[in-house]
Parts: sequence; C-alpha cells; structure tokens
Amino acid sequence: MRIAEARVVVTCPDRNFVTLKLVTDDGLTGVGDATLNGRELAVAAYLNEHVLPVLIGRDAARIEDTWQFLYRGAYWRRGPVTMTAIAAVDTALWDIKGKAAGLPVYQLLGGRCRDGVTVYGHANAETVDDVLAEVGRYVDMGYRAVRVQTGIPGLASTYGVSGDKMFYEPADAALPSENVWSTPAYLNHVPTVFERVRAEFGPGLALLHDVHHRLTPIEAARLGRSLEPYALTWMEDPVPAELQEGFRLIRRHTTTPIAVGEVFNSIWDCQQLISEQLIDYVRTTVVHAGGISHLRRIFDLAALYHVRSGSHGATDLSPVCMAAALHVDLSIPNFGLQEYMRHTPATDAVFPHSYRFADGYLHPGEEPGLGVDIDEDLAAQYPYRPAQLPVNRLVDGTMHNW
Ligand code: GCO
Ligand code: MG
Repeated sequence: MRIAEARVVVTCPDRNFVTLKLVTDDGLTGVGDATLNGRELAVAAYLNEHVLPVLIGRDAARIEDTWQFLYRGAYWRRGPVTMTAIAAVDTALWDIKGKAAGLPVYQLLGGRCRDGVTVYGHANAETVDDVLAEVGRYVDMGYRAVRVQTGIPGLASTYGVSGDKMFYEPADAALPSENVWSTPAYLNHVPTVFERVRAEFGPGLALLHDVHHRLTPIEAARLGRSLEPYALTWMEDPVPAELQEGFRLIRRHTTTPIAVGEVFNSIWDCQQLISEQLIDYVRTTVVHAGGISHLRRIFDLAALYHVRSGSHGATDLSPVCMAAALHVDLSIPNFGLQEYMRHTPATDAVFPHSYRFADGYLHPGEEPGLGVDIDEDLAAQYPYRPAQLPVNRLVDGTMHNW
C-alpha cells in the first residue's frame, strides 16, 4: 500500500480551505485538513514544495514513522505552518488505514468511550436582549452547551459577534481590518451578560465564554472571580499563553475553569499548563496540533492531570478536521466538550461527510475511515480569495491581541 498520488486542493466555498488528498497504488484515498486561517497558502506551499515529493512511494500504513520523518526530518521543529502540514498527512493516513481495515477510525483508536460527542454552539449578538434569544435558539435546536458572546457598550465591534448567526468568518477582508478594544469596558460588561443568561436558562445549561487572549493574568483573575456565581463550564483563552507560568496567577484567584490551546501546535505548548494543573480543558485539535497521532499524545498527557479535551471547532477548520476530531473525541477517556460552529451549505457540499448532529451530540458515523471526502470538481468552482484575520488596537492606538 504505497502512496501513488498526493495533491493539495485550495478552495473557497464561502471561506478558504486547504485539503491534502492522498491516493494509494491500490486505489484507496485519504483526506487531511491543512487550513490555517489567514495563512492558507503558506501551508499549501509547504506541502507542495517540501512534503509531497517525499510522500510519493512511501508505505501508507506507516503513520507514526511518516509523522516522525516529517517532524524530525524538517530539522526546524514545530510552528503552526509545519504542524498543520504534518497534521494533514497524518489525518489522511488514518483515513486510509480505516478504509484498508474497513473500520471507522474511532474503532482503530480503541472504540467508543461514549454514545455521542457533546458539542457547544455559538450564541452571539450585539445586545444582551438579543443574545438571550440566540441562546434560546440553540437550546431549541437541542444543544446542551452554549458559548455566549456579546457586543461591548462603547466599542464599535467585538470578537465573537457576527452578522450571520450560524456561520462566523472573522477573516473578513483581504487586508486586516482594525478593531478597537477597551479592557475596562469589557470587564464591567461581561458579568452582567452572564447574570441575565443564567437567570433565564437556569443551572442546567452549560455556558462558556471566549476571552480571545485579551487580558493580563490579574485581569483574567478578576473576570473569573466575577463570573463564579454563574458557574461557567469554561472561560477560554483568558490571556495569551506563551508564558505558561502566567496561569498560576489566574489559578490562585478563581475557580472558574479555564480552557486554552486553539493556537497551540504541539504538546510542548501546553506541557506546563497541563502538568501544573493550570487549566481544565485543552483546546488543541487535529489540524493545528500535528494530526490525530499527536493530538492523542496531548490528550493522554492531559488525562494524567485531570485535564479534559475541548477541541477547537470554528468554521475555519474544515469538515475534514471536524470528522477527524469526532473520531478522537469518541475514543478518548478524558473527553470534555467539542466546539461545533456550523459550516455553510456551500462548504458542506464541497466536503460530503457522514457526521450528524442530533440531540446536542455529534456522531461521526460508521463509514470506514473518517467518513468525509472532498468533491474536487465542485471545489474547483470556488477559487481562493485572499482573506486575513482582523487586528485589535487599544483606544489610544496601541496594538493589542485580537
Ligand atoms: C473559537 C476561536 C475562533 C478563532 C478562529 C480564528 O473559539 O472558535 O477563537 O473563533 O477566532 O478560529 O481563525
Ligand atoms: Mg477561541
């Protein structure tokens, strides 16, 4: 079972996606997501120029050896572009292995540990009144967990509030658009939002909030403490996480659980966060953290320290990543929650998939492999469109974290 063909498909069915497709000499195919929002073509070039030439002729069954070859072989270790490219190869090889075995990938990973994968949706609106209606909409759809984001009075636009309520695309312009940020306005407003949401929906609904890396540790500690009465499932990315020891300060002051890691690309980005029990959920996912093989390593380390998974699942991760994530989610003992931001109908059509939402859970389906593919003819009808993520400045013009 040798890799006979490998190609990178770049397509834009409402947003940009990069997909690796591998074909073996006995006709099996595998797909891997290689999308890095706002930096798509860097990963496509990395794959095309440096990875595809070494894949041709390799034994498709040797997933771990190929991972090690690409990781050690590059000499330049880690980084989002490299690890996304490795993830795409790893994911496609797991897809092929599942098809060769005639089994869904979750069976190869040890079989199911639960009946379905609990997901959370994104309720967002400019005002608190409107966000209550949005939370209600998710509850009516069957969701058991909802992330809540609102506008901040006095700020023109805020991360997490989108025009379209089901699909969120923050990469909104060919060149980065600029937002203005005020931490005091934010810290004053957010607890009032959750007071209303909790009062309206009662204690049973899991509530989450994404801070999107905008606070310092002591500010995050204050936010966490002020949210304690509303029992959030997690406060996400309270501060940028390059300084892992910075989370000690947050931990000392609040019992609001912390979820971090959507921008991490290896186990080394969260080794201290996990082993010091500074977080409760690790948000790494397949496409940006080295594929199914490496993600399993992160989640296995996390399991030792009572840290659960909470994988990133925004719209800019393709249905290929979502399918792969669901196989991991179903098979690990320490699953926590899976983010599920829906894709547009155009995206779903380009990536036919067997995963289904029912009753607050996603189910990966029983097809051999990952149960997802790319329709390359349809993909060709949606050429790449340059799009970058916004940037954030403080009121006085200082660059801040977006
Ligand atoms: C999330 C994320 C996303 C990111 C996006 C960037 O929690 O879903 O923060 O919304 O902003 O993936 O491309
Ligand atoms: Mg996030």
